[in-house]
Amino acid sequence: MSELANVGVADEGLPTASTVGLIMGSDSDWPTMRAAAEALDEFGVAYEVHVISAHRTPVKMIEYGRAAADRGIKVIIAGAGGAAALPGMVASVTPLPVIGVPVPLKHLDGMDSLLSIVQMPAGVPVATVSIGNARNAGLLAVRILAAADRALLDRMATYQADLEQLVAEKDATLRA
Ligand code: RP5
Repeated sequence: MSELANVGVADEGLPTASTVGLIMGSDSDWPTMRAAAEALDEFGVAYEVHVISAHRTPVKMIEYGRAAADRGIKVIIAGAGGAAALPGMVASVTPLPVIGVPVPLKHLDGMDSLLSIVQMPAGVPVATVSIGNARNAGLLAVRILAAADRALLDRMATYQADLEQLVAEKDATLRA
């Protein structure tokens, strides 16, 4: 079985209980993208996972992007590598916030993916995280949702306090 066991063909048009759409250009992106799913799991945010390719399944990509908001999705995380058109193209057909994850491939160390995703024209924003940093994409999606969800905001504040505590402990260990 593929590592991406719960991958599905996008059910465009069908309502969803998920608030985050986690999509990627290939199942080969999953080893990178699963960190976004893990972050969403940590905060109890429901998400759906789909492989949708800007170049291999362009019609499905457009259909998914157009239907996402009406289906109940609030934030889209899109990961892709190489000529990474998926985040920007999805952003062009949805009013939802889109977070792009540049997936590093064998060649060019992910610089191709980064530049493909980050260089969007004015008017069509994609919030691009650093190369391979799908965890930050998940955390950013949580923060976007938390702006209108006090309980989620409190969980994010607790997470940040834990981070601070962790650094303090490491600092103390260094000087022990
Ligand atoms: C991109 O092409 C995908 O996002 C993936 O990063 C890359 C390679 O895809 P595979 O050939 O491994 O399916 O569109």
